[in-house]
Amino acid sequence: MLTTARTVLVNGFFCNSEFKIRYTGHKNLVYPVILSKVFFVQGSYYEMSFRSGFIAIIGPPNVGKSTLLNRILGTKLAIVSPKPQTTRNRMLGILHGDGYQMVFMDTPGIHKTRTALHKSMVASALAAFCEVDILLFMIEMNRPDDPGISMALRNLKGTTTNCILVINKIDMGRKEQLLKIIDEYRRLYPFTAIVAISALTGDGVDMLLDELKSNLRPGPQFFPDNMSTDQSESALTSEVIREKIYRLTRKELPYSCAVTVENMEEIMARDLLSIDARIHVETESQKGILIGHKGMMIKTIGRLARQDLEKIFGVRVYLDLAVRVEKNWTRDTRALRRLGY
Ligand SMILES: Nc1nc2c(ncn2[C@@H]2O[C@H](COP(=O)(O)OP(=O)(O)OP(=O)(O)O)[C@@H](O)[C@H]2O)c(=O)[nH]1
Ligand SMILES: [Mg+2]
Repeated sequence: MLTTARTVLVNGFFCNSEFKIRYTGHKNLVYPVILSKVFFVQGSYYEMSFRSGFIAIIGPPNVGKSTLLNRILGTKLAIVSPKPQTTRNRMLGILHGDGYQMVFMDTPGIHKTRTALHKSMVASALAAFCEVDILLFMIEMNRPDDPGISMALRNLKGTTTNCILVINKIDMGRKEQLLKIIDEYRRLYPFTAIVAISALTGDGVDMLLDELKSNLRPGPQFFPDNMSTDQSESALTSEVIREKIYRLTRKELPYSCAVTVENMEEIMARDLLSIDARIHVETESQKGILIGHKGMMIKTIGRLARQDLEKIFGVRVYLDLAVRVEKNWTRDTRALRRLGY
């Protein structure tokens, strides 16, 4: 459920601001989740030596934004695929350090839009530009001229937020090429710093974290120690299923799929988490492909997703997947809202 409130209690601090908060119901847990930036904190007692900040990872599709989020948190939170436009919604990942807290925001790739779905994805990424304290502008070493970059740079020029350029996938390129890109980008925008990394191997990521630490300002601990994301269990579940669809299906099909979780129930007596999920596609023929010959495709998606979910939740999972046709949902704003976009 989404609602707004002026005052909420976040980890013992009263924060006064325009919040959007979401309640997640699994295991009777109810916690407020901040979706927009906290502007000031009233009556809080945080030590001035504590440092914190919101950091958005932005850039064109497929450059490795979600891979970096997972690498920084040391766990697989965001889904990753070799296909562009994998991430559709923003997601927070929280890094708890000694005397600091970094709240990372993974965002959808910035690209030329075609459908209502893509417009909503890009709008949510662009909105992050002025909602955070630091921007990580990520590009890929072998594609320094992706069309999404000029679009992102145009929007960057309209903000005053500190921005670090992150050149990713250095494991795939040559040093001379890297120096050329650094030189070119230095002239394009006054980046606070330029850091070259490989989110896949972890090369350079510690250096990036050091740079971020030195840019954090005194601030409160926004989230409790045991909280690593703002995503509900059902949102994480739909994403895991969607990742398997991206991995196993081809052409337009992954882009025409949305996943909703209809029911999630812990069956204590059997130490089992029972999940009913629905995959929405745009046409009958897509439904046929997704189910596959003798149901093989949907069974494989279900098996791989169940294995991941068991690791995430630490419990046996029973996953029931159904496929439903929701005609042209990617072009219909009301359907988008119903499906969580
Ligand atoms: N070789 C190499 N591959 C990487 C690196 N980082 C990410 N990748 C791969 O790049 C592909 C895209 O990674 P994602 O993390 O999904 O990219 P993204 O920017 O989040 O993509 P969207 O969500 O579509 O915007 C995946 O196949 C990753 O394994 C890297 O440092 N080196
Ligand atoms: Mg992503």
